[in-house]
Amino acid sequence: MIFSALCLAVASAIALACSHPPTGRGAGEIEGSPQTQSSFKVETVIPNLEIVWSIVWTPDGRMLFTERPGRVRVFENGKLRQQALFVVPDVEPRGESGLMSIALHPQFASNHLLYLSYAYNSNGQQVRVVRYRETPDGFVDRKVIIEGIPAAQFHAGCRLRFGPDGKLYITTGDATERQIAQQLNSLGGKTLRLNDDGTVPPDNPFVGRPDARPEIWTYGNRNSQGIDFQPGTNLLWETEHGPSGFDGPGGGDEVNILERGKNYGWPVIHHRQTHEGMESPILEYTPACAPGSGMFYRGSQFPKFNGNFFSGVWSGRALFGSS
Ligand SMILES: [Ca+2]
Repeated sequence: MIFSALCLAVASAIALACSHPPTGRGAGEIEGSPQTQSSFKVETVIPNLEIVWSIVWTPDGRMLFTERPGRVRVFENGKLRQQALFVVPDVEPRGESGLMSIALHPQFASNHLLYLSYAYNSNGQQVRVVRYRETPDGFVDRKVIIEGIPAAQFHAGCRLRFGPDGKLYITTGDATERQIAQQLNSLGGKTLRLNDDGTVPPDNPFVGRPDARPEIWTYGNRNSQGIDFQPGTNLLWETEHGPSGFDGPGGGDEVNILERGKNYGWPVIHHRQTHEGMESPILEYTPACAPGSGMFYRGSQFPKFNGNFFSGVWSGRALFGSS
């Protein structure tokens, strides 16, 4: 496998333009990758944003993105619309939570449904996923898809992605209570799989088990903020944060292929450890790079990156790619 540290392409520059650009990564600078003989020019597309968590593109060419305090913003025709498209009223904006992911329904062009995941307060911090319908008058028809997902200031997940099977996949964090990742009666430290209306698909792996939540697709996941389906294979690739020192030796960030019903080990195993009945990561990074996203390149601007898996990482604020 080739692994290369790339600098900020245009898309990541948006995510990273939230406050002060790190030294040496300013607009107009060129960053090179010795492994791929590639170089990239950094462009700030939108300045002065506040912790951008998630970006999607609509079929009519708009870019929608979330800001942690609860705003859904729109970038269209080369301009940021000053008014937020929508503001989540009851978001808990602290730490690694706030308004996190946005996902469009696979038939968004005709039904205008979109999904948001965000932290809220109800006897402590939790995460819920809600669905709205976008209309010219704003977001309407609010429907809670799932709520009561354990959360905390750290390790709150949460990435949303529709699969090629039309199901909604949701990553959750262990809410800094590491043992819950192995507990099948908890939604924390898991990947969940739901129908587009929030009901449980009957072919989920733990349906019918009285000791398990039927929404669970995989477990033993510490905190994932990146999932995407690989074009061609439909495999579900995932990035996951490794231990932070207080809950295990530092480093150990992971890339996994998530498969139905499997146990990805946390907190029993981490880094490159192995254990019968548990999956070890495909790729592991020590020291930590802190992968905050994960996606396959499907664009036309960089043909050599087609099929490569990219992750924006918090540590060093870079963009990693692997093929
Ligand atoms: Ca693991």
